[in-house]
Amino acid sequence: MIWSRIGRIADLPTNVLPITTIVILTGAGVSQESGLDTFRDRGGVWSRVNLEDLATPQAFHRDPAQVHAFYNDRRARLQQPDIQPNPAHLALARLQRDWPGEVVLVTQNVDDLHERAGTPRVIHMHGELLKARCEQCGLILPWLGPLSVVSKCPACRDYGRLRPHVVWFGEVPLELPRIYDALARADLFVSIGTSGSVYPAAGFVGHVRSEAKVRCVELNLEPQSGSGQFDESDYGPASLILPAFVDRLLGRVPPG
Ligand code: BV8
Repeated sequence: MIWSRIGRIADLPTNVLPITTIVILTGAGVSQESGLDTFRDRGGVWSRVNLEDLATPQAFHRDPAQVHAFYNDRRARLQQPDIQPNPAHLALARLQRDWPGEVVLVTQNVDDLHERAGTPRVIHMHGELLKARCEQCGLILPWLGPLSVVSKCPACRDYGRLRPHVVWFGEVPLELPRIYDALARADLFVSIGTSGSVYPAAGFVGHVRSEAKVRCVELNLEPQSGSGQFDESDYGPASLILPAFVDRLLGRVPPG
């Protein structure tokens, strides 16, 4: 019976509660060791370019070619052979596979590294870099090559209406009802590799904290401005601390 196996998180420094549903939120820090830039760290994407010029609907309508070039570069980079899932992605895939209860993985990332690591169900609340969306007919389709102002939608056959299938600032994130439904069921909320700068994702921990039974854990390279909202934190590179965290959750830490 699931409940008997789930029981308690062994060896975590926490007054453990019976855990059945785990909700995980990942950010750019999970993909950093795979070679993808984060956004707000030193040298991050938004320190080199202005998000207002590249990651808003206004920017796209003002200068679509510039926005296409920005996302074309990132789309091409993601598909280079040196960009591979790292042990953090693999650990989350293992958790979703081996955890006897429910694991809901929500990511702010637009890369496909969780999927490539074997995670079967990923909620991309900020969209996906390897997909395009037609502003004319709404079609969402895989798109691996460059997009341009003359790209043609295969469905409505309109030119120049295809955009990256990502959520820009000022746009409503995807799958919010599904995410908040999972947060309402959560017994454990784990935030991994995110600065907690972007809403509504940054508000998830505050949202679940009102539910006394939910344990909130932060895994990051270093403390963040919102770290005080978590019941426990673990700091270090995600590729190191996440596999160990998953081992503890799965009770695989050898006795003694
Ligand atoms: C919304 C896709 C309404 C595109 C992204 C004015 C006008 C309109 C809205 C707003 C406004 N002012 C504020 C807002 C809200 C706004 C917002 O929050 N702005 C911020 C800047 C204040 N939010 C929105 O606009 C959102 N929409 O509000 O709609 C609404 C909402 C709800 C319901 C109805 C209506 C839409 C936001 C989505 C924007 N799109 N991405 C693209 O990728 O180009 S967000 C962007 O930030 C990235 O996707 C990124 O993933 C995301 C979050 O950042 P992080 O993942 O945390 O990355 P960051 O670099 O910040 O941090 C990296 C972390 O990793 C650090 O903590 C670091 O320590 C750690 N780390 C690094 N290395 C490692 C590591 N950890 C472990 N191991 C390592 N090795």
